[in-house]
Amino acid sequence: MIKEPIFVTRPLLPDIEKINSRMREIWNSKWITNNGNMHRELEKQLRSYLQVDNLSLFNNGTSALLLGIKALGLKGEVITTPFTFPATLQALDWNGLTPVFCDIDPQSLNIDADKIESLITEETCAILGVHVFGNPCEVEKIQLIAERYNLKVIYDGAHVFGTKIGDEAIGRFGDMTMFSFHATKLFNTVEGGGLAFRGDHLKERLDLLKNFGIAGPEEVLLSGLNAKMNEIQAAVGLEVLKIVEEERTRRIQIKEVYESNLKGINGIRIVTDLEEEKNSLQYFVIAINEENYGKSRDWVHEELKKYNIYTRKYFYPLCSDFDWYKHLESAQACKLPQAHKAVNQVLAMPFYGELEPEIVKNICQLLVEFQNPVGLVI
Ligand code: T4K
Repeated sequence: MIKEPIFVTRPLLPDIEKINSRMREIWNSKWITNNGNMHRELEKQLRSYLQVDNLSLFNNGTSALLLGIKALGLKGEVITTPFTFPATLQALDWNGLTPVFCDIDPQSLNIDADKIESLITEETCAILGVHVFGNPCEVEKIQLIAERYNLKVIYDGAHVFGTKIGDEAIGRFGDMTMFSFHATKLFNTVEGGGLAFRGDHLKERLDLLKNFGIAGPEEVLLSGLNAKMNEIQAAVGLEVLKIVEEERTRRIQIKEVYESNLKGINGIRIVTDLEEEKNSLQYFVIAINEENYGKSRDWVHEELKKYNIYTRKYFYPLCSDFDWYKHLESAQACKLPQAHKAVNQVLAMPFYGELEPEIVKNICQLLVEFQNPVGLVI
């Protein structure tokens, strides 16, 4: 029996002494938020790590996306995916924009670029794609559609810290890309987010939007929010960034253990199967086809709990099934067959650097034995 509960992830935590020393520096400076030194330093380092021209930091990924969309001044409809975390859609809601749900590609689980064009109307102002679990969207196709119809392209890149498409950093595609630095992400600032964007002109607007629209002691230029990253978050980020590459190396090894032990199990597909150097290594996700595997995803999810293993059914329920979207024509289940299939098959497995390879082997063995029960003892 696995003694301690095994969660889907654990936060990447630097040596506490490193954090203590950063905290002393912040305490001595008495500057704890509002564009402090650590914030400026982290923004600079992340701009370089993510290989983007412009980057703005936020208190979380959701506010980065929400205010990024606000900065674009959009009105009307936005074509997006139902298979995502609620935050993607909520960023549209808070901007008064109407989502138009587009079905997903069954392999990548991202918005199906071939189905976007038929959803465009006079009201469409943007396409909001999500690079789900680190698999990149079809950025070239999406860009061509956007140019043809004069639409903005926004990416929710909460899962793609450090991903590349070919040799190009993922944050360089579209008009903007949001990154989440939540505790559960490969790179974290406890809570936090970043927005990479095209065009220097947006920088000033974003700086205003995340600081109540305040331009100076006696000047408020627009209606914003408080969405600033503070010095403590930034300090954690500066230390976590130093250990991200080591974490990636450990995760590559864990990914390999999963891959070699899951190979050949009929009915299990690895969703996050990109080569290591293109992969954000943030999640290890499988899809269980009940017909071929013999057991449903929900059955596996529940059964693993008996062995102290806590997987997650991301992103169940589908966003198109939220009560407040049910009236939308594009939210009807018959229009989103692939999304409805995926949401019942996908399972995020435990995946983090400290996870012991032996435990991963045990989890895989369970998946083998669930299919062919022979008296399980772990
Ligand atoms: N867009 C997409 C596509 C996203 O996936 C997300 C966030 C966003 C936008 C929004 O970005 P942020 O505003 O969050 O920056 C988690 C995260 O809270 C959320 O950030 C993330 N996506 C989502 C996929 O996962 P939950 O509800 O699963 O979190 P929770 O608390 O159940 O944590 C999962 C496991 O992690 C726990 O079982 C144990 C472990 N854990 C968690 C925390 C918080 C720890 O060991 N320590 C911890 O401190 O949402």
